[in-house]
Amino acid sequence: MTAVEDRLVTAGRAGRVERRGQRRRRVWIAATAGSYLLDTLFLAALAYSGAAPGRIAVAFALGAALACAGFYAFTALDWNLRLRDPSLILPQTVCGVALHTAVVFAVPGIAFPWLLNLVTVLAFATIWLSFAASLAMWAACVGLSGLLFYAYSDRIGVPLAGSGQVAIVWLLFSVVLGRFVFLSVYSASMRNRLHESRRKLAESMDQVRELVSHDELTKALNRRSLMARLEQEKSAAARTGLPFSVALLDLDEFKTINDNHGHAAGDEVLKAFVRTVHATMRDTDIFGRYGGEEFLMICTDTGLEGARTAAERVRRAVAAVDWARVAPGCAVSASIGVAAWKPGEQIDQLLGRADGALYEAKRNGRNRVEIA
Ligand code: GH3
Ligand code: MG
Ligand code: MG
Repeated sequence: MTAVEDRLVTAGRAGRVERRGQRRRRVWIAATAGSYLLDTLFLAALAYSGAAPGRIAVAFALGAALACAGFYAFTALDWNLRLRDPSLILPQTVCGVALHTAVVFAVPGIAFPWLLNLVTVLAFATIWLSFAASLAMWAACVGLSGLLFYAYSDRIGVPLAGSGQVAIVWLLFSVVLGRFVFLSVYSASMRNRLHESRRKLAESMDQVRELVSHDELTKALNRRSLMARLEQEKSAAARTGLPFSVALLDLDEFKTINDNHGHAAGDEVLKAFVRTVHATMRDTDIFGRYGGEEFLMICTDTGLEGARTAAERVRRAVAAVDWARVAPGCAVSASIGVAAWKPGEQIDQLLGRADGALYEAKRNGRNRVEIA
């Protein structure tokens, strides 16, 4: 895929995510409108029972409808996307607090349970608002209710005259509790989703790290990792004066194995070869796929003789494997060229000498170790 196509795909995905976000916001605004409609019905019922004047229900309905229509249009036109708070949580919260306190200022006789609606508004707000904004909203509610209590202390009440009003108050109280539970459950599920996506992200990061540093077929370290380790070993050796060596391993007549048994069998041989080396080498040594059917072993803290011994052990272990079990009729061996790092030497020079020794091993009949 070209870089341009890549960018188009990314942009397309971002666009889909954005459209989904906008749809979710419009659904929330519609749900809020529904919630206000329910409040209006309660106000109408209270008016019917004689606890409040009917025009309060009308005024509340008009105010709520105007606000919701405004928020909906703002979102439908995508104007909200330019804001830091595209879900318009703060303006919606301010609007909720204003509408509900306006009702109790107009009709202090229904202050309780009407003030309980502020609990719903704050529960909605605190899911998304920052701590500071939530605190500010709480302070606004505290200030407004304080003003109400002091200004109308003689008229504040609970409409409980007659069984009708008692039923309305009880129902209203139940609805407030219900909304609170719904919002709490929603925020808990949102937290869980967030937790899950974080876990998935960490998992993908691990996969990316594995892909970047390891060979996909054999799961051994890849060339990039080997080169990085070689540079590290060189710096450490230059600093400490301790030796290190490399062994370049090449499978013998591997093309013939592919030709006679198929590429898939060749792949199985490569994997089994890596397993054999891993089981044979020292824990402190480093081993990986250098390319194709060539592998590299870095023997840390090891001079030429030690590396030759280690390489010889690997060569013998490979030759001793029952390869017929991997691919019937197949026999596998490796030729190995060993070189010890010389102070001041560059990594490619070291690898060049190991390659020379490997060439010697091939020339001298394969399935053997030669040193540079
Ligand atoms: P020599 O003993 O001289 O090393 O002979 P050779 O046949 O092993 O040498 P050559 O380098 O000519 O062939 C290497 C073969 O390894 C050719 C290539 O198709 C095969 N090969 C490289 N990578 C893979 C792989 O991932 N899977 C398989 N199945 N084969 C691979
Ligand atoms: Mg080769
Ligand atoms: Mg080969």
